[in-house]
Amino acid sequence: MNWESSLIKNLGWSADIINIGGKQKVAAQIAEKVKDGDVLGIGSGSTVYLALLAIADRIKNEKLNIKGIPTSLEISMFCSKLGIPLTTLFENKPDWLFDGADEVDPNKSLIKGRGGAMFKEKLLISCSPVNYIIVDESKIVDKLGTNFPVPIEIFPQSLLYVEQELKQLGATNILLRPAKGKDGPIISENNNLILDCKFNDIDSNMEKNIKGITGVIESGLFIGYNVNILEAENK
Ligand code: ABF
Repeated sequence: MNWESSLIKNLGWSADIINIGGKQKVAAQIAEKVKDGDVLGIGSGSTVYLALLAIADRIKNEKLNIKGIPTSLEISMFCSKLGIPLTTLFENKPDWLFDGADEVDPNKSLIKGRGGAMFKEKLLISCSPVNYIIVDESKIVDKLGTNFPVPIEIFPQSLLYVEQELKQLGATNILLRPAKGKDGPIISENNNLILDCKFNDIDSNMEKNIKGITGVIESGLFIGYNVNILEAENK
């Protein structure tokens, strides 16, 4: 399988955008961890796509019987295209999970949610006993919030109230995430809005404090989760 051309063909991404060289190695390590009978939690992002290509090869060559629980519609469609069978949290619980992240700090706390799927990503990570987070060097930061805002999914009519409460928590900039290629806000898979919020200081209570605001469905802050970080070399 030519990974690069498959990704470019399926997703329209180019090799330099997604650092294929570095991530491919880690994606192969993820695929090697798959055992017959596993139920996999499947996150989102470019390294996850690369890992899925390698897993699909193993399923085909070794007749592995595995099932995936995807975190987004986009990933579900990609799995179907690759012949990776899917299941749901109604029937199964993941044995382990792999996903990407936008930032990782020295305590292995994360910012996720650039793709807007953080609610399902957090649900799956909470259900999964073992979690691998794949990042390249550019995602490693000393302090969360250095390069990325915190994405927050909210119930649409709570917009004004949630904005006011987020300012109380120290949000210095709050952007309603725009839809791609058309006017208006982006609508999540759960029919909600997404706010991208800049905080100068993100302490260990911030995730719980944000979640405590009525109207907040979930945030992209993952503080203190049980995760193993796999770092891809930059190439
Ligand atoms: C998902 O994919 C998101 O939570 C995160 O925003 C993004 C990372 O993508 P990539 O691996 O392409 O940088 O994990």
